[in-house]
Amino acid sequence: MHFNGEQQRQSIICFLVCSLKGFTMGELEVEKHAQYILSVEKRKDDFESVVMEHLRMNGAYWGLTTLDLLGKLETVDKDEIVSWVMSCQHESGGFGGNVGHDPHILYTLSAVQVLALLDKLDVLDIDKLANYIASLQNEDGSFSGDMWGEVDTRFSYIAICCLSLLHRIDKINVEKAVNYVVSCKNLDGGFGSIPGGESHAGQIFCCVGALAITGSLHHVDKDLLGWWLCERQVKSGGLNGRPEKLPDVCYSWWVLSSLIMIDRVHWINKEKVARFILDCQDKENGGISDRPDDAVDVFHTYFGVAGLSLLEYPGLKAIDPAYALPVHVVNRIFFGR
Ligand code: GRG
Repeated sequence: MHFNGEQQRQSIICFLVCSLKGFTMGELEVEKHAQYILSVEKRKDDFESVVMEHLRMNGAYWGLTTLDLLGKLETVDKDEIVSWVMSCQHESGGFGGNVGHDPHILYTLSAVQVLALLDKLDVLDIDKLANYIASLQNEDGSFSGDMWGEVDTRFSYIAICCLSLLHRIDKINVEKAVNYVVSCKNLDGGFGSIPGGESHAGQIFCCVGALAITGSLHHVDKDLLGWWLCERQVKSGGLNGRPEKLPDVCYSWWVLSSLIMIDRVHWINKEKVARFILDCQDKENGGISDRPDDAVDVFHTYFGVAGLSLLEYPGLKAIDPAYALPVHVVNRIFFGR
């Protein structure tokens, strides 16, 4: 292989950065993870594909975001994906997890994120979609996930994130939405799924994300929450979602993104988190698992790569901690570049 001057300069810089950060080049199995994601996409009949059938829209978001962070998004057939995504939309404006499945706000955000990744938001009837989301806001400012009415701060985040990406945040009562999220804050500084619900790193991401997007982070006690989030790091370097629980690669995302949004990520041992994620790779066949030596899946592969991206792992594209999309996609949406 021949390198030109610029490529040589880049690889020397990359080598130096990796050495300084304590990682060796190639520790993240970029090619194998990309191949793993593509292989899961093609399979239709194995166990993982069958159990994922109803949430294929989420799977598409996890897989495609991972490919983009790895610099491999060009390998997919964009038109085929857009046409499948649009075939999951209902008359109400909401999206289902797969063709013929009921609409839910969870899949609607994934659909918008997938279209944003592919730079295809223009295929949407934006007002129809935004009206569907706005219709799910309740009198107290909370959001239901669908017509059946379950309420959860996950849905508050999703509504706010989605409408913000579509430039339609004015469709909802933002003040009430923020007040509801704040009403889910606990004495330990964390947030739960409903008022009085136990603090959990996943819900904290949702509440902090919703507050970050709406410019309301002044409601967070950053030192108290930062301390609680750092307490999530266990001996192995991995992070758990709440006290006394096992570490899981997915919390690398929920915890680190929250710490970044409240400007406290320097309080955690970043090298040890990165080490834990790298130890969860299947170095032979690609993919990342929840804990070392467990079976890999697309969900944990996404959260592992996204976590490493938040840690500025060399060679990965940067991801936005609030929108959970690559920074270049967020910049395109908000700044047209
Ligand atoms: C765009 C990244 C992104 C998210 C969209 C769906 C959503 C918004 C957020 C989900 C937040 C959440 C609640 C994450 C936690 C997921 C999880 C691993 C739950 C497991 O809970 P338990 O109780 O596990 O089974 P623990 O680890 O507490 O034992």
